[in-house]
Amino acid sequence: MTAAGDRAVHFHPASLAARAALVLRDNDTGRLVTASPKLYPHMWSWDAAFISMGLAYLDVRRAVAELDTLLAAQWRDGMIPHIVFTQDTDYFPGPDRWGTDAAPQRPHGVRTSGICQPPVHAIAVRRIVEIARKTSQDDAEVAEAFAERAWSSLYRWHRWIVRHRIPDASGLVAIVHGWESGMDNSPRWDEPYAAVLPGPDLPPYVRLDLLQVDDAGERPSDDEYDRYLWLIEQLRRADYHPDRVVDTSAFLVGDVFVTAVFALACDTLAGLGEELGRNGKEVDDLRAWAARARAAVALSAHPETGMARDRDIRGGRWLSAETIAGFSPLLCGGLPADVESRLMSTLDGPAWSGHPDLLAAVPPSVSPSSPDFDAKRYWRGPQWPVVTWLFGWAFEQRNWPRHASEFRAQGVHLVSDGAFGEYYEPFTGKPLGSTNQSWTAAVVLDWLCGV
Ligand code: 2M8
Repeated sequence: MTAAGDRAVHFHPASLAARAALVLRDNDTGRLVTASPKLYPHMWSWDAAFISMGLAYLDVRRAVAELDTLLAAQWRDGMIPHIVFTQDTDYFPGPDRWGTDAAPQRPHGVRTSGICQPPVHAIAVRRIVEIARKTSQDDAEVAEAFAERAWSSLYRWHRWIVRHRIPDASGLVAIVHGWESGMDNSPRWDEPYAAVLPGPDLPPYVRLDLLQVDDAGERPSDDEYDRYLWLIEQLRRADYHPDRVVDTSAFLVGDVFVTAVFALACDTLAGLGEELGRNGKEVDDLRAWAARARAAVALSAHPETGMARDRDIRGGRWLSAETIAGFSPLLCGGLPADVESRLMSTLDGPAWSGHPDLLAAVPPSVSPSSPDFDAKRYWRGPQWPVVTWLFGWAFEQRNWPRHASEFRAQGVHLVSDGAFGEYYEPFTGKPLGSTNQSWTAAVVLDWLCGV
């Protein structure tokens, strides 16, 4: 057998699913499944959500335990932190560099970073309940009991976003660090990052990520890392106080993708709440937050193309890089029907999923026809299976079954080399970044075993 990652190798669904299950098992420390074996030896917030969904196909109790670990790290003000650290010291920046031990609202007994990530968690809980209901009565009871006890924590998380992260009239959910978007070095952030000028007092550091990839060209540049680290310095100096952070960070951007995910997650959590017999103010709040977020995404969109735009709040301007985030209105709805169908045609067209040279017809993170496109560098061009999953899931919710099943089939095609790449070179299908990436394995399980 040729090594995984060789495109000459093509695993059939049953063996691909079995390999995905092994990836999740091998990355499981017992307490949590790390995002990947070497590059990311800790728990990441949005990774954990997808991972728990994959785990539900293997063991519902283990799936629930994963999200319990994440929620045990929720900050006392409601924020779910972007990293929950293990004891591993091979990742930089680790907990000492974040310096969150001094933040008064940090959780007890666990070390975390001090920023957040896209709020996909309610979607994962919804999915776990659906999966469990198809397996057995016992699994269904475990998942529903979990949804019951997680609901208030997720409500508090969403309320934190509304209270602290919608700072301007655009109504978009704002991020204070590119890492909060999950799309770290996307061209979306080039302009706002250009205004982040690391001070001479940026403490020195050594990057460890470059030791874990074959080619430094797959990762962000050193210049980008200086800016990432400088923003952490600013957050530390604001004691991670949520409002002070928004007031002082050199980077403050309304993120259309996070806002669309937030709209979806609020509606999903509200629906779950109703199903669990919760009615009243909290469910009403969620519906209202979803409507506001959806309207903000629609408002950001170009009136003819429907492409959504981020808002550089510090710089006072709209940002229009040609990235996958432009399609955010397709996730949450809100556009006039004719504009929405134009946007869908663009997604299907030659500048995106329909590009004739793609190995798999799923959208790259940046359009190959954009000058910003870089086929192998992280969030600047490669295809990300997890993003494909999210769009496919949203298409299912929006009752677009043809698109949902095409994304599923093409997503499976992309990952059928069995390497479980973090991301893929769109033309050759070479797996890049980490292999055996947990969230890739998790979405493969959902694609192949989904109900
Ligand atoms: C990547 O981000 C981390 C920083 O948070 C990194 O590069 O060190 C991103 O792809 C992010 O979206 C993801 O959650 C994380 C772990 O998979 O890796």
